[in-house]
Amino acid sequence: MNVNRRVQTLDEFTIQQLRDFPQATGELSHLLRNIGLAAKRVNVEVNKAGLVDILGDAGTVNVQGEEVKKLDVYANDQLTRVLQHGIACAGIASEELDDFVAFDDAKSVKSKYVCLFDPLDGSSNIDVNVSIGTIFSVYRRVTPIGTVVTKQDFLQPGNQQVAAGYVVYGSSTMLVYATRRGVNGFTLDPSVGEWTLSHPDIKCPERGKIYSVNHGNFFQYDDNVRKYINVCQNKTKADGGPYTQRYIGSMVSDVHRNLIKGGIFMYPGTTDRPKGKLRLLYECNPFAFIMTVAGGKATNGKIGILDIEPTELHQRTPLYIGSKLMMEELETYLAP
Ligand code: AHM
Ligand code: MG
Repeated sequence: MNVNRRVQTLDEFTIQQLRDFPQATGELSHLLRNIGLAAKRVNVEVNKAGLVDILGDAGTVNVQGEEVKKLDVYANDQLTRVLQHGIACAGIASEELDDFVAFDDAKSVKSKYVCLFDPLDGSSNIDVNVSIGTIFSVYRRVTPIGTVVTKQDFLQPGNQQVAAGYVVYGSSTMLVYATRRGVNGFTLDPSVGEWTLSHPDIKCPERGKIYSVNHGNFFQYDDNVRKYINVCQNKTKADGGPYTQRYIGSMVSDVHRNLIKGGIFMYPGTTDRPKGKLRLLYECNPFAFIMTVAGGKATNGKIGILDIEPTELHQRTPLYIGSKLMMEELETYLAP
C-alpha cells in the first residue's frame, strides 16, 4: 500500500499551526473546521443540483416529504447553524440576510470572532453546471467579550480581517483560506470526506496573461477602464502578452483561477451601477485579503479595498484585483 505520509488534513494543518503559536487558543481553528463542515454539506447538495427535476424544485416537498430549499438558502442555514453551535463565533452577517445575527447564548457571547459570508456566490450559474462558491471572512469583535455583538463588530475595514477564505464547488471541491501567515488550499477527498492540503503556501504570480471582465458592459465603463481593456487586447509578446480573456461570471472561480495562474479580475462601476455589483463585506474584502497575503493587490480604483471604511453591511464597490505588476499597470490608467 502506498501511504503518502506527507498529506495533511485541514485539522492536522491547523493543529500544526497551533503548535507553532502556543499562545493561540484554537478558536480560529475551530471556526475554520466548522466552516469546512458546512461546506461539505453544501457540496453534497450542489452535486445533486442537476437532479432538481427528479428530487423536487425549491419550494416544493420532495419524495422524502422534506421541503426543498433553494441552495443559497440551504447554504446560508448550514453556515449559520454550525457557527451558532460552535464555540468560536459571536455572530454572523450574510449576503443572504438583511441584517446581522447576534448569537446571544451564554457560550457565543464569550466568543471573540464574528464571521461574514456569501453562502453561495454565483448561484445563478447552478442551473447550467458552472462552478460556484462560498466566500467567508473572520474578524475579531471590537465590542467586549461577554456582551452581545453589535453592527460595529461587522463594519470593520478589511485590513482588520484575521482570516478569509472561499470554497469552490468545481471539478473538485476546494477550500482555500488565508491568515496573515499565508494562503493554503485544501482539496476535498470525497472518498473519506476530508479536506487535504493540496496547494500549500499559494503565491499569486506577479504577472499573468489573463484578464477577466464582463465585456458586455464595455460601453458602460468609464474611459480609463476602456483604455486599459484596450491595452489588454493589444498586448504583444514584447510587453508580456498576448493576454487572454477569461470570464466565467462566477467570482470564486474567476479569482481562484487568476490567483493560481496570475491575472487580473475587474468588476468596474457602470453607468447603471456606479458602485459595481460586488459587495464589499461579503465578496471584495475576503478576496482582497487572500490576494494581498498571496502577494497580489486589490483596489476600488482609488484606494485599496482593505482600507475602505464600511458604512453599510451590503455596500457595493468597484473591484480590481490580481497579480501585483498587472495591477500596478492598471493603476496608471485608473489614476493617471
Ligand atoms: P451573486 O452574489 O448574485 O451571485 O452575484 C455575484 C456574481 C459574481 O460571482 C460574478 O463575478 C458576478 O456576479 C458576475 O456578474 P455579471 O453577470 O454582471 O458579470
Ligand atoms: Mg455573491
